[in-house]
Amino acid sequence: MNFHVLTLFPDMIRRITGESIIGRAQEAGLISVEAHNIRDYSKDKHRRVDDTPYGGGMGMLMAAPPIFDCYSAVKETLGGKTRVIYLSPQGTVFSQKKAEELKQYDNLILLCGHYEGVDRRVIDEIVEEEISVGDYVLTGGELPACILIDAVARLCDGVLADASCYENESIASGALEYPQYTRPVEYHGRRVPEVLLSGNHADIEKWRRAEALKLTRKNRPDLL
Ligand code: 58G
Repeated sequence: MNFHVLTLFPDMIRRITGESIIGRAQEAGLISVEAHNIRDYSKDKHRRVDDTPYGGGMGMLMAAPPIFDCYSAVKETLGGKTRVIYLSPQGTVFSQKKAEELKQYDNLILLCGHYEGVDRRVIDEIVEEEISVGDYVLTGGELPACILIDAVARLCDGVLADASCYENESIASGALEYPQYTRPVEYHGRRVPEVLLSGNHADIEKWRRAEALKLTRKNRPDLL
């Protein structure tokens, strides 16, 4: 899977996705993340990429031409199945199911807006899907793009140690994860539940299912 991010802040994308598991997956050649600076495609002598909105209103918009030219330059280099996504609070809400669906593509092109957003014409022309990571407004699409990259990349072959890491994964299976514990067996007066020390795998299964259900009822009754 190759991720291509169109952004005014490429270092933000590189810094975040260069760390931890996703960073290692890139070094191993399992995935790639390329951040493309939209400003490099400005034809303005001051390298401007924003302008005032027609019809008035506050703030600035990202103009269409540099975004389209950046997209065209990237698109030209790509082979295989490609999907173009705009990260915006007006998109359909991202989910584990959507991450599974996006896994099938060879390339994802992720457009990150800034300021008050992007000239609608460039969205109409190049964007196939508008995705939101939740019902809140951010200063830019870069963090949402990194969230999407993380969620999709960890589903790609070899990125996690083994497939069982996400086989019995909560959210996907319609409930939250059961509580987990590691050493020490007693911490600040709290003991690890006795059943987990018992070695009785049937009892442990039963306990975990019950605890997962309890937690889901409390925090996310909408999932049940
Ligand atoms: C209104 C305000 C429309 C994604 C800002 C468009 C992006 C939240 C999310 C924007 C984002 C999310 C400009 C800044 C998109 C543009 C960007 N905010 N919830 N902000 O996924």
